Amino acid sequence: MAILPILEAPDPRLRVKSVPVEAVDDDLRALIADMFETMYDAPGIGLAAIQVGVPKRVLVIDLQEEEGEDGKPIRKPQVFINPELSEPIRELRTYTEGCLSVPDQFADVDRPAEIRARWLDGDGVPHDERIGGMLATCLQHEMDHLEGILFIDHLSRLKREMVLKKLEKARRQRKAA
Ligand code: GNR
Ligand code: NI
Repeated sequence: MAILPILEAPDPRLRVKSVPVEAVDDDLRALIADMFETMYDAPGIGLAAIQVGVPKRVLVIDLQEEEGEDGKPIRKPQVFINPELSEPIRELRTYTEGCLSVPDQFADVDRPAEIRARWLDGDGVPHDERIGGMLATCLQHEMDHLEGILFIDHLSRLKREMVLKKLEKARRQRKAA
């Protein structure tokens, strides 16, 4: 297992369209294990393979919404291989999104509140479910990554350029420190 470096905007590799997974094999399972380790370490609630430089249609998500008696979040790791979305409902849900590839920047994004998703899990078993709530928001954010889309692409050009400028400035300050 390994914590992998996360690509950050404006890295052009984040704009690549990811290709379908052909086989759920040991190599893929090793990548998925590294993606979870990287996501929990960041920490984040989701990660697409392209964020660690692998242009394959694989996502990991763990919303960690519930807390145990010790107050620590309960892990509920979910793997989505070759996910497909359909039947978005018209109602939108607004959420203040962030992205590990656009660190420390947050902005409101509207997305369909509920969708239907089909995917393979980490064992290669197919699923077909209607999904709402935070999982719908996160899954759509992650699936955008598979198309080379970042959450800032949903903002106005002015807002997007402001975010990218702030990101550049934060990077400069990090280097100077
Ligand atoms: O950790 C993350 N938090 C988050 C918050 C709101 C909407 C989407 C996300 S996903 C993000 C991790 C990430 O960048 N995944 O691609
Ligand atoms: Ni992201």
